[in-house]
Amino acid sequence: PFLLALLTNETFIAGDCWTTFIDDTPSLFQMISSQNRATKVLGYLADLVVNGSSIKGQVGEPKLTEEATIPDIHDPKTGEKIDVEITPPPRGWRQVLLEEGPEEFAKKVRAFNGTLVTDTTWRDAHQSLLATRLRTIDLLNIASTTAHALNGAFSLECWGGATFDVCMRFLYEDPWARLRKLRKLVPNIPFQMLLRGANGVAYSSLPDNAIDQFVKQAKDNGVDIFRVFDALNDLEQLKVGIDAVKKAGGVVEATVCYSGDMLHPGKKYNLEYYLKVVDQIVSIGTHFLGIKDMAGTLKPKAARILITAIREKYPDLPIHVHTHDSAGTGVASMTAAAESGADVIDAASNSMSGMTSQPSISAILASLDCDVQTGLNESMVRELDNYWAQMRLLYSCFEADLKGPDPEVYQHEIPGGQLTNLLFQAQQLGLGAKWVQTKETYKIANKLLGDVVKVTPTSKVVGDLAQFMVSNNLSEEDVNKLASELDFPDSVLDFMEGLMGTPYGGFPEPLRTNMLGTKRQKLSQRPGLTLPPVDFAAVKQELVSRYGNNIKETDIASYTMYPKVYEAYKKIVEKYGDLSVLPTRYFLKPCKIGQELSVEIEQGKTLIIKLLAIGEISQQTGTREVFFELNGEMRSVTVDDKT
Ligand code: 3PY
Ligand code: ZN
Repeated sequence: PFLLALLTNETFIAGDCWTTFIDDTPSLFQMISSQNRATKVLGYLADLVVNGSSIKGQVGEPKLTEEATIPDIHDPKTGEKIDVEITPPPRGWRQVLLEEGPEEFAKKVRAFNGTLVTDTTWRDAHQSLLATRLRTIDLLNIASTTAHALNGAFSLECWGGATFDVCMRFLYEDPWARLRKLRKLVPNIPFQMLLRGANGVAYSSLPDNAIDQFVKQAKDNGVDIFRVFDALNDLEQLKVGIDAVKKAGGVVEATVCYSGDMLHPGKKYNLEYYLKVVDQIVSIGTHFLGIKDMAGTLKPKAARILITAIREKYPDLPIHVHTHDSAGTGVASMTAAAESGADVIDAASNSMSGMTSQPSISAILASLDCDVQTGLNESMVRELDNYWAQMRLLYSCFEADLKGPDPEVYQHEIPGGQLTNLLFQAQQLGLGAKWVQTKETYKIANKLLGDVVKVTPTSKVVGDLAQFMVSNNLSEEDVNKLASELDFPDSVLDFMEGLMGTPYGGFPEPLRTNMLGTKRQKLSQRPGLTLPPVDFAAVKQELVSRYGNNIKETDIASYTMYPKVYEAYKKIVEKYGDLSVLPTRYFLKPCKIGQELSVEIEQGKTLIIKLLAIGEISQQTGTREVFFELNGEMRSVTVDDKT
């Protein structure tokens, strides 16, 4: 149809006006572009039919077989159903932030008579339970309902951490597009992201100007509140992130990472240590103080002691507490935090909560039982969860299959997301006994590295060393004795070099010297002081030369953060187009012959696709032809059979 339209177009026939032809006849070019897009989507579906899913970490197929339904939510006052498509969401905390700025916003939150809630379902909950595999389409489908149901929330944590990397690497999506699309649908609740200080959203430090550029883009594309941490509580590293957020005009939530169990006598990280870090954070200046209990080892009693102590010293400082429910004590700890004067606590939608995720939002509300106001409506929170119960089935193929809490977390101190990840890997090897050994060795690896604060990226360092020790059958003594000869994982050498900052108490010696040998230097100052700044003009030129003129600041940020991941992502997009539009059950599961699917590739442009037949494998080329009906017309796609 495109060729026909082109060949009968008068301007085209006359051969006039070539330079303005594209501008003047956009419909022709839109037609070719949507036909291209349709062909690309068919290419993905055909590959899935012939070769099965290539999504890393997927085991089996989604348990949810039909389309998820969007639950109705009801006005708590009138009991009437809210039509979220046409009713604008009520004013929320974001309006306070936009109208009055970060300082006033922080003051108003501090003055709120109660404890507000951050819902982490869109970021940490699925990072911790479902290998960060939640796709944009499933967030967009529930976004308008969420804007109503959680209107009183402090924030939705929806970006950063591992979501940035995984979006491109495993889901073939643009994380920036996710952010912008969600922002449009949720104008009333602040969006929060997790920023790994001078590491941005990567695994070791980047040049300072890369952090500035990234944070500015994050702010401009929709992030309001930045929870900034440094894995080693290294203030110099943390300050890089804090300064970037300040420059971008965002809300700073500078964070102290809680490691170990401060109630346990003899632990390296005790109350005195945490109060010292808080003093340093306050002296740098922040709108909020974050307390980040990434492993879920902050017991209720410790939460009470820590928050009371900070509150006494800094009565005006708003405190936001984050935890994981790995040990099963998350609800009790968040209740204790709220009752001790925390201004904000973290929770996840019920079906996405518990174990390595955040504690259940409804369980916390029940536990507080109106003694502490949260600004949330309990029945709307439950109505919203009807969606997440379905999502848990849709993403069942990424479950690590955790069966219960792991109170041993007080000993091994593995952060929530990593705990699920390591368990999944052990299960894939079919080695139950290896799992016990991995946890034991993780403790030994941590001891070897000097008992570090463990959260991305240092948790990965400890995990990588532990796995290295298990697979090479090395004891603690072996590592110490053979340090100068062993071929340690890169992450371990990066840490020892100082590329992740400096640990409290310094690096372990002589292990550091022996491990680094002559291969690596020892940094004596933070990496950003020696890393050459990114030449953004050169990066842009490079990307334009490879991918064409449509390179945006956000592409530059993605490439700077993850060059290889970005390149691989662009290759997939070139081949299959924008796969984020494909409903998840079609993205993960091959369609059946005769099955009809509908895919909205852009607003108002829907493809009706039916799989007709799969051809025989060609002995010469090793390919198969897959036949579809696309909006009533026959189409075929040739695919390499890799099975
Ligand atoms: C991340 O950095 O991704 C984390 O979730 C740390 O807790
Ligand atoms: Zn977390």
